[in-house]
Amino acid sequence: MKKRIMLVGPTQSGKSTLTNVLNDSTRPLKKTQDVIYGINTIDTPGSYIENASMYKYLIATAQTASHVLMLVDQSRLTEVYPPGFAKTFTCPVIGVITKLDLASENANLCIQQLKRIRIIEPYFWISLKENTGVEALKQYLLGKQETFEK
Ligand SMILES: Nc1nc2c(ncn2[C@@H]2O[C@H](COP(=O)(O)OP(=O)(O)O)[C@@H](O)[C@H]2O)c(=O)[nH]1
Ligand SMILES: [Mg+2]
Repeated sequence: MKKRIMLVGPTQSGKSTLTNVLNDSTRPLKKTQDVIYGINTIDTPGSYIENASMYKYLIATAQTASHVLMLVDQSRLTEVYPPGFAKTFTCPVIGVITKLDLASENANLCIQQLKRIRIIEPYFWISLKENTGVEALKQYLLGKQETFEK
């Protein structure tokens, strides 16, 4: 079975927008209440990381994932991840800071948050508005293994 990249992050942090980029798709965005499987991706609802009682769904869904991307929104610093959460997953966990085009004063706080989650560097900084950093993330994921559909 082909493994997919799972995206985790609070509501509005840019999961679905990044999902479309990773799938080279322009499917319109819907607020997602359920896990959505794309060609290369698994998009998870924000509620799963916002409620400790839902973590089990993230952990179960990650069983079939190649990587877990944990998103931190630079424009809205909500601390939703429990400390050390990255250690819950057996596949590689990658830290992604989204909305690089907004609130640059929060950059250091985003790094501290990813460190508290115990995600190992390098972290990826992206703006899907200005289309920066996305290619580097794709290349990193591609370089790790044959994740993307040709
Ligand atoms: N300024 C800015 N807005 C973004 C960026 N990425 C996503 N957004 C916007 O943030 C909002 C939430 O994005 P969405 O992908 O639906 O978040 P999700 O709830 O995590 O799936 C949408 O209005 C997006 O257009 C970004 O890099 N910069
Ligand atoms: Mg979404």
